[in-house]
Amino acid sequence: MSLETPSPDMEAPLRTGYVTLLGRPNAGKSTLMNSLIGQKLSIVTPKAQTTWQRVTGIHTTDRTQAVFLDTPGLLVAKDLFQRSMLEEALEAVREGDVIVLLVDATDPLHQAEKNAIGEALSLSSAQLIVVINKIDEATPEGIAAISEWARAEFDVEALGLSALHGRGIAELWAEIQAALPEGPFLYPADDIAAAPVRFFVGEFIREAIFEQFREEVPYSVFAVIDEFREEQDPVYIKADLFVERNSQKGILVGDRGTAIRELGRSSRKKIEEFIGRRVYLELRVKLRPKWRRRGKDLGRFGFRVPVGQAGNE
Ligand SMILES: Nc1nc2c(ncn2[C@@H]2O[C@H](COP(=O)(O)OP(=O)(O)O)[C@@H](O)[C@H]2O)c(=O)[nH]1
Ligand SMILES: [Mg+2]
Repeated sequence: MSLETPSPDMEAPLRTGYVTLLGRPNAGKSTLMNSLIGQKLSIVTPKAQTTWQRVTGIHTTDRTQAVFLDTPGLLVAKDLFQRSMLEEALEAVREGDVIVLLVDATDPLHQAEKNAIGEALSLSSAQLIVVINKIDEATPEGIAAISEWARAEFDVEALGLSALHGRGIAELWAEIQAALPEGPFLYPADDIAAAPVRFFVGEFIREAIFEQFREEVPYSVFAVIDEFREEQDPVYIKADLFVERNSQKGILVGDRGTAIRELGRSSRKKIEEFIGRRVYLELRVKLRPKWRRRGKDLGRFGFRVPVGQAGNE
């Protein structure tokens, strides 16, 4: 009888875990997640605070599965709605096996933001990767300043990249792979998302709203998918758009319904691209006064409401 020696070409262990994307609103977290996954899952707009809830995207390569948590940005929360977004981001920090902190190289961090980052990271003992994003538009001085900060504050070498142009993504993926703990995959290898399709449908409608309307309107509308009938062709989708004020209802509907028809067209295109099928989309605008400030409404819409504030106005 001979002793079994492990064969040298034995497969590497599986690595699996949660990768939390953290950073201020507009740093490029959603763009980065889409770029890593290779599909548009998380909505992206030039406006700050478009990611309201966690978006989970899954990327699986040969031996590694990363479950990305794209979070709302770290911000100084001024109201219940913003506190809910902050809570969502902090919860993801607690859950992450790896934290990818994105810093926008074109827009220096203020001291208050550095403090907020420090506080958030104190919740976690996960491995930290610091990414300097938007190097395509940054100055060498801007990049150097962040590198020095990352070295001094966290003792890490920051990685420069452009989420938008896909530069540095492979290097980041290599770092993430090395940092993930060993363990079996959590999802089937061909899954890219953990949320139901209707969540993404709501998100694409919100993205279309951000693109079409100005000022505060996009921040006051939440899309809830009321019906989703896949067995029909085209797929039948009915969505309710909840607004805070009557004036916003008027803006969304527009003169003789022109605005809402345009919104229907652009939303439908995004949804069809995502699900790869023809869609019939029906939009209804509904008034829900102050939903952003009411814990009950936020909870019903699936937001993470800070503890003890569910019934607050
Ligand atoms: N120039 C440049 N713009 C970027 C890059 N990554 C993201 N952006 C832009 O920054 C804005 C905010 O991006 P988004 O992903 O929504 O940021 P998030 O709020 O952190 O999720 C969008 O207009 C993106 O196109 C990048 O690498 N370079
Ligand atoms: Mg985002």
